[in-house]
Amino acid sequence: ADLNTRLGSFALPNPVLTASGCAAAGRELSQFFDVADLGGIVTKSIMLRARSGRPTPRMAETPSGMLNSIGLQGPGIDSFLANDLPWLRDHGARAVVSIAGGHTDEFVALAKRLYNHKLDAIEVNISCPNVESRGQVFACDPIAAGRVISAVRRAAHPNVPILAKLSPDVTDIGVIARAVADAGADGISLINTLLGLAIDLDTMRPALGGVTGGLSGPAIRPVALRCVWQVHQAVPHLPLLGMGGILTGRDALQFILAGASAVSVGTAVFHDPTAPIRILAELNHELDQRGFSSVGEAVGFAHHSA
Ligand code: RRO
Repeated sequence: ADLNTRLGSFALPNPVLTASGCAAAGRELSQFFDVADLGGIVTKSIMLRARSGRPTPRMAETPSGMLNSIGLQGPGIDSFLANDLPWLRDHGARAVVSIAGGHTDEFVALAKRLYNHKLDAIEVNISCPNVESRGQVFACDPIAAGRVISAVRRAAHPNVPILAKLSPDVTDIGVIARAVADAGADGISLINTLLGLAIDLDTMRPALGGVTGGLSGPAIRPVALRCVWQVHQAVPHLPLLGMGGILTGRDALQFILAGASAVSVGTAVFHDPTAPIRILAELNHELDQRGFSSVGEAVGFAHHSA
């Protein structure tokens, strides 16, 4: 099938990207495959300053998924612009830069820092479950979410599409989607991790230093799929980047049929770093088998009356 797809003005040669947080800025994955072969690399959310993150341990495996409480560990925007973004460009990868802040002003400052750099899209992470100030509050309140997105839209380069990253931990994700659409988002990424908890039975205390964490992996896939469905219904004109426990091409196709124009692979790479490449090949096969000649034909197909 023709695998070309779009997220607003961002044209991708295929619809499989890495998800934010699973491989800093892509270097780790380049020993397993050519980062230019994917639709894009979504970088770990970057903040204005370097951060050491939350207390360890910060990852816990559960039988149904992975919990993390990383807490936005990262080098900060200066180091990112000096080292990571040039590396992605040099390797021919399409770069989706995820940004995070505790206040609208921080998001705006980050968008301004990115203004003169070549990148393919900005993902505005308003849904991190693991920061003291609860960055997630932005994604739970349509007014706060709209304020951040409209401020970033005004500050960012007009040719760079901005994607709002939404949280599943909300009462009505359609309401949040409409708020960020009205605020000028060019697309929506969903979902971020679902807030969870694990107890270590040896210590009989929370398994994570940060107590709660974000759940990812197959456990959240039906939740993610439901969110993609609802957001496509709420804002059918906006392109969606879907993610949540995608392990196979068949999983990816479900997200596309529910309304995603592209998908991201996150937790799967911890078990198999080549997963995104395999999933891309499998997805192509699944599309062909069903007679789809392009990705575009399949996007949102599940909403059509039979
Ligand atoms: O760094 C993190 O702890 C983190 C972030 Br920013 C996010 O958006 N989602 C997540 O599960 N962890």
